[in-house]
Amino acid sequence: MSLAGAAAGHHVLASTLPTFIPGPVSGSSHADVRLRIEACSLEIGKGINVKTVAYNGQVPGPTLRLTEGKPVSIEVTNATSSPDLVHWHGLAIGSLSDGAMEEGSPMIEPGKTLRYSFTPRPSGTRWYHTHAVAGANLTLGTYSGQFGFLLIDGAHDLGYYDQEVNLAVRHWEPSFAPMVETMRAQSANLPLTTGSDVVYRYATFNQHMLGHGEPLRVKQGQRVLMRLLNASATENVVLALPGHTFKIIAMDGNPVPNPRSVEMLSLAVAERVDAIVEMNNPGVWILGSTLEKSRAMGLGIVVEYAGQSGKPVWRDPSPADWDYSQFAQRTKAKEPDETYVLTFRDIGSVNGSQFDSWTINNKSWPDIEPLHVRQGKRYRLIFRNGSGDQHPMHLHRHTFEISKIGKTEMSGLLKDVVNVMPLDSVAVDFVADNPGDTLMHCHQQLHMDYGFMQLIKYID
Ligand SMILES: [Cu+2]
Repeated sequence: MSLAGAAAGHHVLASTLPTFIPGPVSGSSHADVRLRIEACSLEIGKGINVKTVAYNGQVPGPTLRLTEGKPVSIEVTNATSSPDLVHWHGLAIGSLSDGAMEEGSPMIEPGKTLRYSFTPRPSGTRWYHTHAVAGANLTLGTYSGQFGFLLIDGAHDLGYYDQEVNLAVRHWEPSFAPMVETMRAQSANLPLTTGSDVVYRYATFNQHMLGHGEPLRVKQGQRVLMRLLNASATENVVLALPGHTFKIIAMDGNPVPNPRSVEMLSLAVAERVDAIVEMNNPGVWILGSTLEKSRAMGLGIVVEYAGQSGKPVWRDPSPADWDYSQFAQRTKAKEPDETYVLTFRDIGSVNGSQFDSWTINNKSWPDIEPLHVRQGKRYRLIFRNGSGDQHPMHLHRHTFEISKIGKTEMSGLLKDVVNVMPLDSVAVDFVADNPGDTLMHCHQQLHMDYGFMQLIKYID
């Protein structure tokens, strides 16, 4: 796809075009940040190495700490043999810099360097990751190690804390498994489907499996700000830290109207939570998945108080349903100007594909008409999940407000990903305030690659 072709018909200023850097990148070039997409081998546990592709050969990639409203220039070199690109998840920037080829953002061919220039906003915990299609190649896309924290500093105050820690969930060594088994394990009364699913051998927080790498060292009385990110390609997780609570102050980087303390938190693919944890229960604990099987795969980290020792302790939290509405206002959201009802279905294998395909109102990407919006208007998207899977729905380049889950109405909870539970319905509202093509999709790599995407286009 040529840049000119991508730009045609878009309301995007030429200055927002990412530019390719000719020839080898010299040290005198004025990029603020340089990222290199490169193959690497990571020791995620003692003697356990995974081969992957990551930014600057590290997982997570370098934490990018930017200032809201201050333009930045980021040079990305693709040192792999597959075209790739970087998506700046949660930022309201131009379509061509956003890093989704469906919006017209250019791919970075092997050996090439692209400069992304944009003005980051809004403030909060964002992240960056590849937006390449993986399909049946489980080394590509978000199955690889291409992700990092993108922290946008701005006016909003997270309050006082003594220590900050960024923890990203990742699953490794994916392989195929029949979907029927995983679906059966989840629910006995859902229709059986035909395709494969993806399962993993290992899981980590950042680079390390539970019990490997350094523990998180804390002192009694400390307030620790934890930024938790689910950077998994396909797995939603539930996390807990026995003996402690998470006071959730922001979701997807946006302060929540009703901060509350919870014993466990759900983190669907691509979601972020900022939480304050008061260290008031000395010991050596496991912060990790509530599933024993996942902790055994490595999904956890040891939290060690100063002066304490011994075997890390896990205790199951009391069962509770995850409920976004507890962090929202219980008043109704503002009425939208227009509503789109979008029903999601699993249509099974298409053309002998190994994986099931997905539809939005009976159409799959790319054979799906865009939704149309007009600048300045407020839209409601009603996501109706007609399938037995969870779908973390992501809207690019905009922030939405959750207005309804099932029958519960709410307002004030601003996110860019919302997990839609099986057979549930969720309404999200957004203002069309950032002209340019906008992708909406399920963030589960296996779903987005098999049809679960739609474009939103601005019309005059
Ligand atoms: Cu999905």
